[in-house]
Amino acid sequence: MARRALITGITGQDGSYLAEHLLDQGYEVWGLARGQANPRVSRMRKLLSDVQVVRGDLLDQGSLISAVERVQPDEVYNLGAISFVPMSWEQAELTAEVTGMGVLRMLEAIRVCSGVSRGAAAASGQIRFYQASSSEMFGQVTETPQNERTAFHPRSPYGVAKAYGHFLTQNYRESYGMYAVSGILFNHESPRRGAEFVTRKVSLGVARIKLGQATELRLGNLEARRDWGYAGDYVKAMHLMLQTATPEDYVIGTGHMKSVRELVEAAFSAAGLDWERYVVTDQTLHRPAEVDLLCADPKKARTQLGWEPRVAFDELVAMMVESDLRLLTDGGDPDQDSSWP
Ligand code: NAP
Ligand code: F7E
Repeated sequence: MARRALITGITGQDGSYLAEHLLDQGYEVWGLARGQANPRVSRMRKLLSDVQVVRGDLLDQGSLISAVERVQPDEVYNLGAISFVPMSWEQAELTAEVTGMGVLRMLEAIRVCSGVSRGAAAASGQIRFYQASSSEMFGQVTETPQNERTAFHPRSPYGVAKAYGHFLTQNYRESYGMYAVSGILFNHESPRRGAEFVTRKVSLGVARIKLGQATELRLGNLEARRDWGYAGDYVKAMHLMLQTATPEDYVIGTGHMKSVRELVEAAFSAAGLDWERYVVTDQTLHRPAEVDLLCADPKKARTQLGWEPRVAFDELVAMMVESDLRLLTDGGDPDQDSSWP
């Protein structure tokens, strides 16, 4: 019988790539989707017609228990979150509820449905749980590069909520013997990235300028540095983490850092444009507390999971710019939820 996976956050960037990867691996894939008329669910259904949908919301404990009871998954991937860092200052409580408490609700749903109690030994055949932890937990970094033992100093309500989910996942593993792991993923991008994140904002901005639809691109802090990889590579690591004999946490990233300025240079040059003629910096786009730099040490994932990123930074940027040029040339509207390259 096919193994069954339940993915929260199925309408997001990672949900789509993970679903495709698991379908390729022969899984029966279920996606948890919220809302009664969510346009992102229709978009997802078009792209991923083999994914079955179960309704539920990370804010609603009962809905998660019902979803787990109905799907009877072998693996649960908790990717659902409010994931845009600036929004976490504007809606801090909601971020805590969805991105933080949502992890508790999902773990409880699994615990209750599997009849697991305190001090129980890890049972074979139990539901395996993956939590989407984030490099934002490192925040103001205490060392570079960051590994699985690096201390956390989150700099946003989002980072704080992710740290709660991270420690809770560890705690359920230790308290209940559950197979629960966190992947500490560094920034990963793709043509399906939300338009609010800097890489996609830049690739769309370049495409609009190239096609004469815009004359400038407004950005915030150009000096921030990130370790950017390709989402299609990173979802493979999520799956590998749930296949090991013992549940452990892993850092996933490329080990290379670039600044936003370097990202901008690469993206404009991919379209044959000089970025300095178009980019305008805007103080209002700076964050109340910035994460200045993040760079992964992915050695554990390489040696224990055999995982390696395949797509390099320049290739990723070119892929995103080309995709947005195609999307806009074909009359697609990236602000409409129906378009998804
Ligand atoms: P994304 O594109 O923003 O997707 C977020 C998903 O969460 C959407 O499917 C959204 O569904 C869902 N969601 C929001 N509120 C929900 C709720 N109340 N109940 C259930 N689902 C809800 O994020 P992503 O880039 O794919 O990232 C996936 C996960 O990895 C997130 O947890 C993110 O925080 C984490 N992460 C991402 C990165 C990265 O660089 N991409 C790095 C580290 C960690 P709707 O369509 O209904 O809004
Ligand atoms: O910002 C700077 C900004 O919003 C990256 C999420 O997936 O990765 C993501 O979080 C950097 C920051 O991603 C603009 O100040 C400059 O330093 O693309 P971002 P993020 O905040 O790093 C982590 C790992 C996650 O877990 C999150 O869910 O770019 N920046 N100018 C800008 N950023 C944005 N968005 N827009 C600008 O105009």
